[in-house]
Amino acid sequence: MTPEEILSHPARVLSEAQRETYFQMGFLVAEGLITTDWVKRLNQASTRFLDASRTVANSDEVYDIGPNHSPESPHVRRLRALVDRAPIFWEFACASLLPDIAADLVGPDVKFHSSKLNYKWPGGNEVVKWHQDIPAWPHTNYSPVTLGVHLDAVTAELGPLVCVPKSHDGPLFVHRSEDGNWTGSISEKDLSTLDLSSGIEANGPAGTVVAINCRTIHGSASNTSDQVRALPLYVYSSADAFAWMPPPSPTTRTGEIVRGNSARVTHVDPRRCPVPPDWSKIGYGSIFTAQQQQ
Ligand SMILES: O=C(O)CCC(=O)C(=O)O
Repeated sequence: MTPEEILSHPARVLSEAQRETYFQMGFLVAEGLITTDWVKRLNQASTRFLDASRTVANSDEVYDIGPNHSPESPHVRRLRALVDRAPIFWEFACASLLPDIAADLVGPDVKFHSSKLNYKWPGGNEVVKWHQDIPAWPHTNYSPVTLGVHLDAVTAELGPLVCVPKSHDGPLFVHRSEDGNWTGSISEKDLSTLDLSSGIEANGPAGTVVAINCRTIHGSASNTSDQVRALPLYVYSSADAFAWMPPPSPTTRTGEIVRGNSARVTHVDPRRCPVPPDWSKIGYGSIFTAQQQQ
């Protein structure tokens, strides 16, 4: 569906102005959307997994473990395939307002793609370099949207997501080194062609939702506060978008329709898209491992 077709359907959660901002800017930061009860339940589940990580030494299918991890001081960078970790995470993906927010941005027929929970720890110098999402998991069109939910208030000190306005209307970059290896980030050469100074921080209180279009350039700085920043991220697309390469981080729910109906006809956007490695053959660690290998 085109943005005009999507906007012709009545809004469910967002205001018309918020929907239009998303399509114009390529992202949206919207406060007050997720209830304190959901935030509390998600936080409790997240804490349970962080506690359980104390007995885990290496990354596995559940955890992406950072270099400073220890039983005394967990340093989990990511909970993988979040909807498969605990029922509450799938309940949130399909039975909260979240998929209705997605419907406001991708149209009434909504497909679930993937999910994860990123942690950014204080003092870890954990920068997420500038990147676009769609080169890692290309689809037949550019409807995929990532919805991030603040589990605590996020300020500049916590290393919030930063999105470059209108970059979704610009080129897609090949996230590879000169020798062709996947880097998960935009090369210095390509970055030098961009004005990143207009980047906007996605700050906001707990319950804020950050919606990022799959073409939008984004990243995040290190966390200089004394508190961990936990950010669950859920990816949805219009039902008529089909992945044309194996997903990097599949879940048991990937491809499920969470609102509306499945598509009988695909929408193919003619704009070119880089081809990622075949993750089903080489495996995928995380954006952290890819970016740090450079
Ligand atoms: O957690 C962050 O700060 C950035 C996450 C992100 O952009 C990603 O995982 O693709």
